[in-house]
Amino acid sequence: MRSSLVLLAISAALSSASILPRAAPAPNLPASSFTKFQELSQSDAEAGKDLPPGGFNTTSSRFGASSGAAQTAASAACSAAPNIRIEWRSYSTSDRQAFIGAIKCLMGKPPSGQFPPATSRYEDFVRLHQMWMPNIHGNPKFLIWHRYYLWTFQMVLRDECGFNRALPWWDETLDAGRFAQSDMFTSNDYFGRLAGGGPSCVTNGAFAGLTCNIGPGTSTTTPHCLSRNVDESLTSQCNSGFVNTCNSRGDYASMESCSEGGPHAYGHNGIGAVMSDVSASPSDPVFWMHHSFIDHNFRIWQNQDPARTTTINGNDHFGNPLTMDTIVTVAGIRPDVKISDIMNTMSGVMIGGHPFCYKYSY
Ligand SMILES: [Cu+2]
Repeated sequence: MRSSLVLLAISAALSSASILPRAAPAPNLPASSFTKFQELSQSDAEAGKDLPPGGFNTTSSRFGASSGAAQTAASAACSAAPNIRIEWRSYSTSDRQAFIGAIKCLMGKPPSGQFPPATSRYEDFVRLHQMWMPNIHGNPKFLIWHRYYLWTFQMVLRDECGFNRALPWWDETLDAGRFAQSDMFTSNDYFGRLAGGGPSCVTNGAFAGLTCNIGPGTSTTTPHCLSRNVDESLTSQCNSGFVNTCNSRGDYASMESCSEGGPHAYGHNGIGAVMSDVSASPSDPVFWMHHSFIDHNFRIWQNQDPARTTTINGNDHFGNPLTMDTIVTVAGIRPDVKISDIMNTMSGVMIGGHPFCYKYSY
């Protein structure tokens, strides 16, 4: 009798340990443990210092004639009822809580086993990003891959955690230089506080006490707390002037270079600590909010000219030209797609049973 009571107590302790927050906090790693994203200043961007001599390869690839009709029909169907990503300020309390709750749901689900040593379904995504880091950063595949990665995350929230609502997006230009004052961070219901003066573990909000088992860098054996280390002089670079500088560039690869090294890098480095860890930054759930901003800016650039949804240029990590037939993969979490399927967020192409079909509230 007594021993079975002890067993009950042990199993209760074990099951509660798998629910956030964890009983024993993981260590707070020093700033030196985390890498930084390579930054491109706005003045250097304006001077074109990031551009290769002679510019990027401009041999843009268009749709083949055969895919045109099907593409048009799917896109027309999508236009009738697109999924609209809503800016955080207009995102209802109910939507906010559902979104945060769905992320916590993924963190509480077992890993698929396809991304060892991820310890949860959420960490499958972190490990995928970590494994493929060199291929998907520092080259023009960055924007298109992260577009698909974010959409895949949304689909998994939907199919595995019942999140059937629109995603939020974060207009960082409205919070540039004062990220920490956003209610995303000040409210105890959402992402938890954004503190500075050195990395500190997030101890409030929905992710208080979260342990990150993937990262920093390429490590998979260094459990550490979810930490942040804000530098508002860096977040100030997520301003509309810088976004416009990038979006004034006329070809995809040039715009991409500016966006990646500009507002994208400064947002990561400005939030700091886990978010500045190039390989494993998706460990911080605010990663998805930041990347919604980057994808938004990409979409706004595309809206300036319809040809920007049917052409691409630049080379991938291996030096091969990107074409509309280049494969974009999330390692089986969702089917592989071609760039032509997702270059237009309103393509309506069916992927894994759902149309690729969304736009931004503005
Ligand atoms: Cu990334």
